[in-house]
Amino acid sequence: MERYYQPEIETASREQITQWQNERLVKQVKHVWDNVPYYRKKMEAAGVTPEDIKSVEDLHKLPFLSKADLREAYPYGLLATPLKNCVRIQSTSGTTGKRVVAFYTQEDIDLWEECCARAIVAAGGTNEDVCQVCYGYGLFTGGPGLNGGSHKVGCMTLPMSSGNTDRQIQFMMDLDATILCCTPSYAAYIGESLAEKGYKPEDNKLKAGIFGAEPWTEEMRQEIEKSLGIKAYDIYGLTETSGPGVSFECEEQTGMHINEDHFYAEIIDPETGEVLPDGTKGELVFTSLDKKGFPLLRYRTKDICILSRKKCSCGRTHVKMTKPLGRSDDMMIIRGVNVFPSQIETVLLKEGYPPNYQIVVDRVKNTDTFDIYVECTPERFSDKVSEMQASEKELAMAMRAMLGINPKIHLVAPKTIERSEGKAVRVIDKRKLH
Ligand code: DLL
Repeated sequence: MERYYQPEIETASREQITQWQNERLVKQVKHVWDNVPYYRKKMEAAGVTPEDIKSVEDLHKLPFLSKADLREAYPYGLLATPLKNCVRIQSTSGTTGKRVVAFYTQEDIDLWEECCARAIVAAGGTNEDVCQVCYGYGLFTGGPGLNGGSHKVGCMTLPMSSGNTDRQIQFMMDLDATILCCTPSYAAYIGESLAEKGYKPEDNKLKAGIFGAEPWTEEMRQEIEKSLGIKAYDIYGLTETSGPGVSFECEEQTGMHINEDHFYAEIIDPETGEVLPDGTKGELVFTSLDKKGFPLLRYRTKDICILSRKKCSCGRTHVKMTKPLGRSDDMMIIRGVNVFPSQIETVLLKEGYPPNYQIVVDRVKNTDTFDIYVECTPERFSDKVSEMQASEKELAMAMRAMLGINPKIHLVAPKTIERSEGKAVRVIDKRKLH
């Protein structure tokens, strides 16, 4: 069965793809040079001008962009088109309160939604399907991206957003949802909740799920496929490059095809920045070839993975990436939300606690648990349980305001968190996700 949204693009010859990439890159570099003084300065410092970039072969001459650049340039420093041409922002959580904001023109949104539509069609979606989107809606890109993709395919879209599992299940069963889009941990949780309510996998009409935004294992895939009676497809993306749909799995389920006509991928050595050959593990770097509002050249994702150009049985010709195999920074993804230890430290210091803490993350019944052990100052430490509980609650609320999710806070007596002689072990992640 042929399942392509844009067959002429998704199965294009390598020569054709390279030609698109070269033409678009040359235009994009000129667009950025002309409109983004921040990046132009970086290019000047590296001694490169747009004339030096004639094809993707020259890409390595361009300087990298990192999350630190995005923070420095916040909010408008990397905007490449007058604000009046933009119709949307999306955002991700960031350290110390500064968020990454990405701007979209209408054309950028159309291209992004097309990428998501490719993923939905690859998972078997057509205009006969009922697509239940339970990624978060709002600033997070998951809900809006898959919602837009689902519209483009012509599915009947259920814009559920995340949470309220009883209602999710009621709509899923009453409206005969056939495609489920959410984080893999939420999919597993829905599977469990269905079983608890006495439903068997064959009682629902679901046939496929499109799951991403956080790491998940093959074992988890099998568990979800079994509990929901579906085929589970991976989808990858990040706010900075538009959102979900940068790459997606086809029926072969052996890696995700990168939408190479829009995103040029490189793998680099995270230490030296040197470009590594296909098949080598390293940090993924993306160049957006045709985004106009917020085009990032050589953006370091910090995601570690491997690219493969092996022929795929689905007929798509675009390069495949493995699931992210880890990160080259300390970002954790807890219940689908990106969390940096430095954010936690910022809150502790602001709330008057010492920076002695330990984060423990685990997965119990397919849901992430998130505990933070924090040392009290002697002045704050109290024998009264009610006083300690009130402080824990207050700190949990401050954390929630910064992180967007609720940790369980455990205040412990002064000097009880083990001191390290080298790098402090701040995070104990027991989830075994890679
Ligand atoms: O998570 C976009 C998204 C929404 C992707 C819905 C897929 C589905 P951010 O919040 O900016 O954007 O987080 C991006 O999440 O750099 C990866 O580390 C991680 N990530 C995204 N997809 C996957 C995946 C969205 N399929 C960061 N597997 C990225 C593992 C993923 N990690």
